[in-house]
Amino acid sequence: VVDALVERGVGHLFGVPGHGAYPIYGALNHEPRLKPIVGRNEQGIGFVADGWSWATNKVSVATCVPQAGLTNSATPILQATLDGERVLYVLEEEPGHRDVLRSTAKYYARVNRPEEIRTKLHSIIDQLEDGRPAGAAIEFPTSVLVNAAPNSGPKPGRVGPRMPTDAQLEEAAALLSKAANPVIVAGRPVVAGDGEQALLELAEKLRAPVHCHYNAKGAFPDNHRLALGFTWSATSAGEKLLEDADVVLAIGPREGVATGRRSPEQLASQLIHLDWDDDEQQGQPARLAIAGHVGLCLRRLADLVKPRTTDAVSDGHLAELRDHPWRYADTRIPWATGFFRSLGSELPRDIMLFCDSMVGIWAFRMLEATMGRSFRFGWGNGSGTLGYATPGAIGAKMAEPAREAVIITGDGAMLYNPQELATMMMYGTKLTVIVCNDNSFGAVRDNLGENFGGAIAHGLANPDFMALADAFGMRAVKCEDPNSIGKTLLRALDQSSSTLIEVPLELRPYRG
Ligand SMILES: Cc1ncc(C[n+]2csc(CCOP(=O)(O)OP(=O)(O)O)c2C)c(N)n1
Repeated sequence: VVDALVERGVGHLFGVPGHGAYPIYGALNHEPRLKPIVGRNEQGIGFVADGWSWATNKVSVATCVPQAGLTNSATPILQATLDGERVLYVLEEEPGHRDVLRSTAKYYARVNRPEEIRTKLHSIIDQLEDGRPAGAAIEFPTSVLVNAAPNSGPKPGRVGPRMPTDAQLEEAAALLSKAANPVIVAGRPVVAGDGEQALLELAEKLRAPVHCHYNAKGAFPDNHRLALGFTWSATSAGEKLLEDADVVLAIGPREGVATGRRSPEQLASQLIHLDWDDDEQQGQPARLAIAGHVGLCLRRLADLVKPRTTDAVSDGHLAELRDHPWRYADTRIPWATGFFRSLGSELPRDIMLFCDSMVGIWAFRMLEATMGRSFRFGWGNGSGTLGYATPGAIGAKMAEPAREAVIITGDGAMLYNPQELATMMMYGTKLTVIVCNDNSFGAVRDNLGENFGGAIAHGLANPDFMALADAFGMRAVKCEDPNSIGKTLLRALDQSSSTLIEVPLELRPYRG
């Protein structure tokens, strides 16, 4: 198993060791090229693996002990599947796992004999690299893990990425070239498929505005004149543009802003949908559905389309749409706009900003990202889990040590995976953590309060965050004035060690 992983260039094995995983960890004694990265809880280390994959676009490999180790890993596997990260679990087989994996992992393989080890491991990694990025698992019966494997099987031939037919790509390019007012909706596959440059060229040739959604903030630079910014919601200010568009090219999930409130008839005449495969396209209307390697398809489309000579939407209107979240914030959270302005003014361009809680929702709408792998928000996508930001940032920082990793989180989400601050310490990973503290599950308070008859079950008794930081060897800073967060952040970025900044800040859900 270890030989096959090293053969694929895998350099880290994320996990918590124990029974069932001992044979794999034992083999690491003889293979210094595969290093164990040990976490403190399977959910935490699974998110570390996810963050590493997010930062590198490569397959992360994790392991866990059977049963409780796997159920603790279920959320990271689901998160990887729904958010489109490449995370592969290698683990000892146990019959009860099958149901957990069926509902969380997209790819699954069981190795029955030693002669299948190499072949099946290569195949599942091929699927993750060439197909839809997702959570995956490969199981080995104990006998396969502990007995000699004199022959672990041949290396399979690489099938290569799936591509649509030339005719489909030409039809899509012709529709886009002829469109009077096309709009592009860019999802995560643009980034996971290394398609950002092709998307930029495509949008510029078509002079088509671009919305980013689902984990794709920055896939199209927020400061570009054609940018519509980031949104999840079909009811946002940009929805009218999508309703009026004669062609919408949607890349990634066929939901949210990609389909909005448009009727099936309109989608059937308007939508060109591009995704890794047609698994998410069943039974939904589209004028044209294209399945294949998203980055390669975008490259072909960018080359094939004919440049348009006029703008469908004026620069002024696009700038107004980009500014909408700020105008909305002025009415919804006027006390907090200074915080976001101050934060935005000091964020380095190549920041890795890991968000959680309501602060993440606002940061995604309001702050500017100019590159694809710079903003990450676990709660805002896929499984909707809290507690991704801290471990996710650890993994990303391990992968990209030269870039700064900053976490912004609510107090509630901060305590979902604080144990991984020990992983941060152990591997000398520098983080800057900003905890926006309102001593409350704020989203619960406001959603129950605004929509369900009253705020209940939201108040929290928090630890002393300064003492918590101290316990994990971090600098502890209180930033009493949210409007000065930028300066406080700059001082933290100047340090070589990790800092936790606590700032009093209460937010409200974004409903604009
Ligand atoms: C795993 C998981 N459990 C529960 C929730 C429900 N939930 C959504 S937001 C929230 C409160 C988060 O509080 P905090 O992190 O302090 O952020 P705030 O809402 O105050 O911005 C809860 C409990 C969730 N999204 N994920």
